[in-house]
Amino acid sequence: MIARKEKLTDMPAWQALVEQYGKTKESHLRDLFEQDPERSSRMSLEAAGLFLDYSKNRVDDETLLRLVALADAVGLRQAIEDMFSGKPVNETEGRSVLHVALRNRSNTPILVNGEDVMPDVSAVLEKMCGFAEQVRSGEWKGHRGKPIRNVVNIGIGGSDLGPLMAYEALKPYSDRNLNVRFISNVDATHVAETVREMDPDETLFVIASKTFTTQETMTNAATARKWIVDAMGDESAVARHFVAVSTSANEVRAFGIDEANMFEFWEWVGGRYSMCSAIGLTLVAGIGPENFIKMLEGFHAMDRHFAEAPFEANMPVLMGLLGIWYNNFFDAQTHAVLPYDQYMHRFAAHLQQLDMESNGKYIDKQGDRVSYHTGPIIWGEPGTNGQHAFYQLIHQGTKMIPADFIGFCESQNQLGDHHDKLMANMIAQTEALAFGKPAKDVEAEGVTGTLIAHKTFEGNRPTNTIMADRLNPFTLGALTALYEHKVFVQGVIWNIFSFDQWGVQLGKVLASKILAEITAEQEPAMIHDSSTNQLLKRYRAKRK
Ligand code: G6Q
Repeated sequence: MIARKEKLTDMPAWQALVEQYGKTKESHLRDLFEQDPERSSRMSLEAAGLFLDYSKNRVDDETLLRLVALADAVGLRQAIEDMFSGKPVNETEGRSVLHVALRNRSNTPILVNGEDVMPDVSAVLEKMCGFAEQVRSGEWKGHRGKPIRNVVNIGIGGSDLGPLMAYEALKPYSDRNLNVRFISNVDATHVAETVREMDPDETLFVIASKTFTTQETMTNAATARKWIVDAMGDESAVARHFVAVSTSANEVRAFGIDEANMFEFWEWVGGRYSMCSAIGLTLVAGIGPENFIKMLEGFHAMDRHFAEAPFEANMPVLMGLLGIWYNNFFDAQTHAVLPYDQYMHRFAAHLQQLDMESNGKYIDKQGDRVSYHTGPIIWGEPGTNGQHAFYQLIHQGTKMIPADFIGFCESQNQLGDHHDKLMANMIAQTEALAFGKPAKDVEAEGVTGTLIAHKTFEGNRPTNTIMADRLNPFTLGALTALYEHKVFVQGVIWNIFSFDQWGVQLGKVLASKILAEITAEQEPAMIHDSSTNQLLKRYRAKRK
């Protein structure tokens, strides 16, 4: 890494934005649109099957120029090249960051420590597809000869959220005869309720864990293992009812899973960026190899766009820069992601991890505390449900909430006029947020007195709208990659390491310490603060 010489906020490109903010912060979208009839077509862009309209953002041409100049000034082009070419950009863990290799459909060599990783990537993908076919066709039999009807992924965080999100999003493409489920929480309820109606003879568990040591996953895996062995009365049943996805062959062997049934991935794949690796095994089983590969193609198309398009016409770059504009200049604390598609109901949850685990950092690459805000709080729910819940605050609250609206032109379920109503709501919301409703329009409706103020909408709430023709594997891949790269862009600008997660590691250590104290025979020495000691004591006294 070339150490950044200047502090971000001292850079001339940053200062130019400070000045621009001062000049334009009061501009209203109403005026910006009125002054420029071409605004929406100029501020729109198509890439990898996605259409982005970013015209309802509080920017003018000069702001966009200055934002792009910031991307140039921080060396974004070089940073992209470094990541794509396998440089160890995850410096605190000494690792390359190569999720783009997992979906490198052009198969060009990608080197890590001088070695091309593509042959291994292709071999694992082939093995995954072959295995998925065996399960889907009924060729893979359980210990007592029954074909598999339930595929249950056991994993957490990056080993759960991506495949879960994608499986839900692509349900119309899945084999409905296969019951695909995901267990993540260490709460016994999750495993108990998931297997409740299942026949062990027809159930296959995919234990997905990069390290194969994560407490939640290993606890759930042990419970599932016991469930299978108790039902079959035979330890050797594990071989037909468990497969593993991991980077750690030793740990997998220790669990009793045959290495032949292990699907490998590599240190250079970060958990939250791993859904295109073997971590996607459950997903391939659910949607089939052909659809999984189409999804990889969608990822790849967005990867190429990101690597090649000039910044002023680069979707992840523009979305990243707009996020910086609101986060660092307008002091927006959060960013909402609002898909108008029920199948996308876990999309915000996946992005929450992707973004907040990547850019929720206050130490910069030089080890100093940053003096500016980094990653936003990401949240969201599918439309239209959110409209009847939290949109009130987006329209009339005191906080600015930039939002991404995501919609599809074709429905997966052509029923009556549902889809037109769904899309009408989405489009109407972005219009209302941008343009509001001035007091004079309220008065014209005959409203009087203080009610006028209550019924007035300031507008000027910024949104992006992303539209695609249809939610399919390709578009989902492109969409997910769009957000991955947006997060990357922002991390580069904030000068933080986006690919480590020391906060997650901390949680892993803390819980095991307290667990030992909870389960100790003798009352442990109460060495914590008074609150923690009190909670520990109370739980010890009352636990069954
Ligand atoms: C993701 C994080 C984290 C991780 C889980 C599960 O980027 O590192 O969410 O995916 O902690 O880890 P294992 O896959 O090792 O079980």
